[in-house]
Amino acid sequence: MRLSRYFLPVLKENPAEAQIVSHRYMLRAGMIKQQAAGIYSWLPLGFKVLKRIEQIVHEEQIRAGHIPLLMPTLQPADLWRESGRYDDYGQEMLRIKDRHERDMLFGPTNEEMITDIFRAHVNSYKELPLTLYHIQWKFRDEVRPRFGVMRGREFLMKDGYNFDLTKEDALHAYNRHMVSYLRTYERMGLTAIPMRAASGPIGGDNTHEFLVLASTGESEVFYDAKVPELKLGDRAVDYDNRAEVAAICEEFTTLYARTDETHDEAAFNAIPEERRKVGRGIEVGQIFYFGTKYSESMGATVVTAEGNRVPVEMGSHGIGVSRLLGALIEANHDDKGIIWPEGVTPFHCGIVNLKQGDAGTDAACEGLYKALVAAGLDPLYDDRDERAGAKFATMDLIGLPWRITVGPKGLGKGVVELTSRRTGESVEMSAEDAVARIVEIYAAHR
Ligand code: P5A
Repeated sequence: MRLSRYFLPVLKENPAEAQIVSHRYMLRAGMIKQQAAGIYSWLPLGFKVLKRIEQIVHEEQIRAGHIPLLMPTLQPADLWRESGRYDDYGQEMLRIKDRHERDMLFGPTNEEMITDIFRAHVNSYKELPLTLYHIQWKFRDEVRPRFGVMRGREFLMKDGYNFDLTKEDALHAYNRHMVSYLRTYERMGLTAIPMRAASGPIGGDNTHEFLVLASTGESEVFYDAKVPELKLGDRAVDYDNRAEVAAICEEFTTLYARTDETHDEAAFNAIPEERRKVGRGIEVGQIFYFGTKYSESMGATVVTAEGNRVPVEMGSHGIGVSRLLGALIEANHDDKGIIWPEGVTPFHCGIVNLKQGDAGTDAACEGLYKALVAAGLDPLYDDRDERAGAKFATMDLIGLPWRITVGPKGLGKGVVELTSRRTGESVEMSAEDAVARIVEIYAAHR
């Protein structure tokens, strides 16, 4: 993309309404525009990152054997009357009437609807196990929408639902989700810690939240300093191997890590003092096992091998896809702007032309741009007729991890400059070497 033709409405001033850094930078970098409290348009740069995150979530769900589908945002109230949640959900639910005066709602989650799909089409234990998921907009009329996309009213969630014959099978599905979530966050360059949590309106008594440590997080967290050091790395996981999946979950959940809702002072104090950490975290996902809570009330049953009809065992599992943008920025920024991890960056690298209109630098930039595109990468070329300082400020603000700077002086010596946004370190090299280096860096993030 050439910046002169792109739509990147950056703001020079800090927007007064933004209280935390991720909200401030998302507005300043022209990623989102607020349309109403907690409701945002996703401008091109923000939309690009959102799609990158969605793509990683899809890939990791499919790798775990889960099946994508798409349910609507609007739901009939009757489904929720069956489960008993229509009254329970309270004011957080946006209730709508259609022209026939029928009660509808904008879905805050989809347990009822997926259970309805299941009961319409599945009848035998032979069709289990089954895990279906979608990535769809949700609406929760939050009392205090704030911090931009972090606590929105309309937000994008990946929500998955497992259907199993036995409790053991459903617990394997729970564990599979835990491992697939760990992989998902790690691929984005995030450390998200699974913490024993409380289940709220979803139900059940087995639930973990995934928290990204950040001083601006809304949850208070208590954890062993060794927990954030745990990594899945590039281990190949066989999701059908129950023992292997369970062992990974055990590795990640045995040391102390809890939110304030489940905090146990005595257990916490049993950790050596120097490892006891109290901090704040952003909840970027939550998994639940709730057994037959919905299947029983809504009649989602299967016939077993013995010919008995039993309600299916279920759980639901969510990732805050749009919230992840905020969490990623809270975890990756400096005082000049965002620093995208390579896994989610909107463009792979920036090209800054220091002397737009100079035949030599223009040609060198065009050459670099075309070579990067030919290598399957997505560069952003700042070809505007602007001062170098303004170009650098824009690149720093929007946070592309790599920048190639091209000027007449360097070209005289046959070099361009490759700069890391994270370390600020610059290295001079030939244009060909710069392209090769960028290609090599992203080969690890395909
Ligand atoms: C699990 C999937 C559920 O709704 N039902 C389907 C279960 N879980 S949850 O914890 O309530 O939500 C899942 C994740 O969605 C994100 N989230 C939000 N993101 C932005 N703004 C909000 N107002 C908001 N509410 C929830 C969180 O990341 C949460 O973990």
